[in-house]
Amino acid sequence: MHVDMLSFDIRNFLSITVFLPLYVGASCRSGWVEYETSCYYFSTDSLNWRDASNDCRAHSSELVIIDSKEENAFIAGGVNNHTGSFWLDGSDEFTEGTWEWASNGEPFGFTSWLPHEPSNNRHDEDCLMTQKGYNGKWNDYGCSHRIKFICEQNFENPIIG
Ligand SMILES: [Ca+2]
Ligand SMILES: [Ca+2]
Repeated sequence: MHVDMLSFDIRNFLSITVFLPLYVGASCRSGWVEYETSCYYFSTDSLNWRDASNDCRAHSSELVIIDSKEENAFIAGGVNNHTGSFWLDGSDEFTEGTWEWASNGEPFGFTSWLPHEPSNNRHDEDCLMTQKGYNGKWNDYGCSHRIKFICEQNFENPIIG
Protein backbone atom coordinates (compact mmCIF):
# COMPACT_ATOMS: atom_id res chain seq x y z
CA MET A 1 0.00 0.00 0.00
CA HIS A 2 2.78 2.35 0.89
CA VAL A 3 4.60 1.60 -2.37
CA ASP A 4 1.44 2.17 -4.43
CA MET A 5 0.91 5.56 -2.85
CA LEU A 6 4.48 6.50 -3.61
CA SER A 7 4.21 5.58 -7.29
CA PHE A 8 0.97 7.54 -7.57
CA ASP A 9 2.66 10.62 -6.17
CA ILE A 10 5.51 10.25 -8.65
CA ARG A 11 3.06 10.06 -11.54
CA ASN A 12 1.36 13.25 -10.38
CA PHE A 13 4.71 14.92 -9.95
CA LEU A 14 5.79 13.94 -13.45
CA SER A 15 2.54 15.05 -15.05
CA ILE A 16 2.80 18.46 -13.46
CA THR A 17 6.48 19.15 -13.89
CA VAL A 18 7.05 17.51 -17.27
CA PHE A 19 3.83 17.65 -19.24
CA LEU A 20 2.45 21.00 -18.13
CA PRO A 21 5.40 23.06 -19.43
CA LEU A 22 5.23 21.17 -22.75
CA TYR A 23 1.53 21.93 -23.04
CA VAL A 24 1.92 25.64 -22.21
CA GLY A 25 4.74 26.04 -24.72
CA ALA A 26 2.93 24.24 -27.53
CA SER A 27 0.77 27.06 -28.89
CA CYS A 28 3.44 28.66 -31.08
CA ARG A 29 5.97 26.82 -33.23
CA SER A 30 9.65 26.98 -32.35
CA GLY A 31 11.06 30.39 -33.27
CA TRP A 32 7.64 32.09 -33.13
CA VAL A 33 6.51 34.44 -30.34
CA GLU A 34 3.03 34.43 -28.83
CA TYR A 35 1.03 37.60 -28.13
CA GLU A 36 -2.73 37.67 -27.47
CA THR A 37 -4.35 35.45 -30.13
CA SER A 38 -1.41 35.26 -32.58
CA CYS A 39 2.04 33.82 -33.11
CA TYR A 40 4.65 36.10 -34.71
CA TYR A 41 7.84 35.34 -36.60
CA PHE A 42 10.63 37.91 -37.01
CA SER A 43 12.59 36.79 -40.07
CA THR A 44 16.36 36.63 -40.24
CA ASP A 45 16.51 36.62 -44.06
CA SER A 46 15.66 39.60 -46.31
CA LEU A 47 13.18 39.49 -49.20
CA ASN A 48 11.19 41.95 -51.31
CA TRP A 49 7.65 42.60 -50.06
CA ARG A 50 5.95 40.11 -52.43
CA ASP A 51 8.38 37.30 -51.68
CA ALA A 52 8.12 38.06 -47.96
CA SER A 53 4.32 37.81 -48.17
CA ASN A 54 4.61 34.49 -50.02
CA ASP A 55 7.13 33.20 -47.49
CA CYS A 56 4.69 33.91 -44.66
CA ARG A 57 1.89 32.14 -46.58
CA ALA A 58 4.14 29.13 -47.06
CA HIS A 59 4.21 28.96 -43.27
CA SER A 60 0.42 29.23 -42.72
CA SER A 61 0.61 32.92 -41.84
CA GLU A 62 0.52 36.41 -43.40
CA LEU A 63 2.70 39.49 -43.12
CA VAL A 64 1.73 41.09 -39.82
CA ILE A 65 -1.51 43.10 -39.63
CA ILE A 66 -1.34 45.65 -36.80
CA ASP A 67 -4.82 46.34 -35.42
CA SER A 68 -4.15 48.28 -32.23
CA LYS A 69 -1.81 50.48 -30.23
CA GLU A 70 -1.11 47.49 -27.98
CA GLU A 71 -0.20 45.14 -30.82
CA ASN A 72 1.95 47.89 -32.36
CA ALA A 73 3.82 48.27 -29.05
CA PHE A 74 4.43 44.51 -28.97
CA ILE A 75 5.79 44.59 -32.54
CA ALA A 76 7.94 47.65 -31.77
CA GLY A 77 9.44 45.79 -28.83
CA GLY A 78 10.30 42.82 -31.02
CA VAL A 79 11.78 45.03 -33.73
CA ASN A 80 13.97 46.79 -31.17
CA ASN A 81 15.38 43.37 -30.17
CA HIS A 82 16.61 42.87 -33.75
CA THR A 83 18.54 44.88 -36.32
CA GLY A 84 17.34 46.17 -39.67
CA SER A 85 14.00 46.93 -41.28
CA PHE A 86 10.87 44.77 -41.41
CA TRP A 87 7.97 44.52 -43.86
CA LEU A 88 4.42 44.68 -42.51
CA ASP A 89 1.30 43.61 -44.47
CA GLY A 90 0.17 47.13 -45.45
CA SER A 91 0.16 48.30 -49.08
CA ASP A 92 -1.27 51.05 -51.28
CA GLU A 93 -0.22 49.45 -54.57
CA PHE A 94 -3.82 49.09 -55.79
CA THR A 95 -4.89 52.71 -55.20
CA GLU A 96 -2.12 55.21 -54.50
CA GLY A 97 -2.68 56.82 -51.10
CA THR A 98 -5.34 54.30 -50.00
CA TRP A 99 -3.65 52.03 -47.51
CA GLU A 100 -5.02 48.59 -46.75
CA TRP A 101 -3.89 45.36 -45.15
CA ALA A 102 -3.09 43.35 -48.26
CA SER A 103 -3.95 39.89 -46.94
CA ASN A 104 -7.56 40.76 -46.05
CA GLY A 105 -8.21 43.98 -48.03
CA GLU A 106 -9.25 45.86 -44.86
CA PRO A 107 -8.48 49.60 -44.77
CA PHE A 108 -6.15 50.78 -42.03
CA GLY A 109 -7.89 51.41 -38.71
CA PHE A 110 -5.10 52.08 -36.25
CA THR A 111 -2.14 53.89 -37.87
CA SER A 112 1.31 54.88 -36.60
CA TRP A 113 2.99 56.85 -39.39
CA LEU A 114 6.30 58.63 -38.92
CA PRO A 115 6.08 62.41 -39.36
CA HIS A 116 5.90 63.29 -43.10
CA GLU A 117 5.01 59.69 -44.00
CA PRO A 118 3.60 58.14 -46.09
CA SER A 119 5.77 60.11 -48.53
CA ASN A 120 5.46 57.95 -51.69
CA ASN A 121 9.02 59.01 -52.40
CA ARG A 122 9.84 59.00 -56.14
CA HIS A 123 6.22 57.84 -56.67
CA ASP A 124 7.43 54.37 -55.82
CA GLU A 125 6.68 53.58 -52.17
CA ASP A 126 3.69 51.25 -51.86
CA CYS A 127 4.68 48.88 -49.07
CA LEU A 128 4.66 49.30 -45.29
CA MET A 129 7.71 48.85 -43.11
CA THR A 130 9.17 49.72 -39.74
CA GLN A 131 12.63 49.40 -38.25
CA LYS A 132 14.68 49.56 -35.11
CA GLY A 133 14.78 53.14 -33.84
CA TYR A 134 11.39 54.09 -35.33
CA ASN A 135 9.83 53.28 -31.93
CA GLY A 136 6.74 51.74 -33.46
CA LYS A 137 6.30 54.29 -36.24
CA TRP A 138 5.72 53.28 -39.87
CA ASN A 139 7.14 54.29 -43.24
CA ASP A 140 6.10 53.55 -46.84
CA TYR A 141 8.99 52.09 -48.81
CA GLY A 142 9.73 50.71 -52.27
CA CYS A 143 8.33 47.17 -52.44
CA SER A 144 11.31 45.77 -54.35
CA HIS A 145 13.76 46.44 -51.51
CA ARG A 146 14.93 43.30 -49.75
CA ILE A 147 14.48 43.68 -46.01
CA LYS A 148 13.41 41.41 -43.14
CA PHE A 149 9.74 40.82 -42.40
CA ILE A 150 7.29 39.82 -39.69
CA CYS A 151 4.71 37.04 -40.15
CA GLU A 152 1.57 36.67 -38.05
CA GLN A 153 -0.49 33.52 -37.57
CA ASN A 154 -3.82 34.44 -36.01
CA PHE A 155 -5.57 31.66 -34.07
CA GLU A 156 -8.98 33.36 -34.40
CA ASN A 157 -8.78 33.77 -38.20
CA PRO A 158 -6.70 30.79 -39.28
CA ILE A 159 -5.42 30.73 -42.85
CA ILE A 160 -7.24 28.00 -44.77
CA GLY A 161 -5.39 26.25 -47.59
CA1 LIG B 1 2.44 54.81 -52.27
CA1 LIG C 1 8.25 56.85 -47.23
